Amino acid sequence: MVGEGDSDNGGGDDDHQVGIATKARAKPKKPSQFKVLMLNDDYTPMEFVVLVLKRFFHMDLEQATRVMLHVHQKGVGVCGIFPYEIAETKVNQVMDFARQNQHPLQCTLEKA
Ligand code: TYC
Repeated sequence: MVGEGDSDNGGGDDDHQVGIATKARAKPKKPSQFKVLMLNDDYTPMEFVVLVLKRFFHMDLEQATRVMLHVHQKGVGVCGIFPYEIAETKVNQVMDFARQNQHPLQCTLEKA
């Protein structure tokens, strides 16, 4: 039985609106951002960290060297800030690459 309220999304013959709510949020939220952090350790070669920063964070040699030395001296540094899924992918890529090369380099996420 098809009555007027059964049409898929109303708005046909009268002002009744029946169907899936499509109203936008009053305040759409920006996707939250996450910092990708690199941690210092005593064993990973400096050159390897520089390579990681160039390969996965698209830094040039100068930037990569600056960030690596910051991490070496301070213990932690920011490689970049991304939406969650991209940040998580970067962390996994860095950790996999470090593991493949038998370095203990650690990388993690933190809400920006
Ligand atoms: N501390 C390491 C060394 O002296 C270099 C290093 C820098 C390691 C940054 C990790 O995230 C890191 N070989």
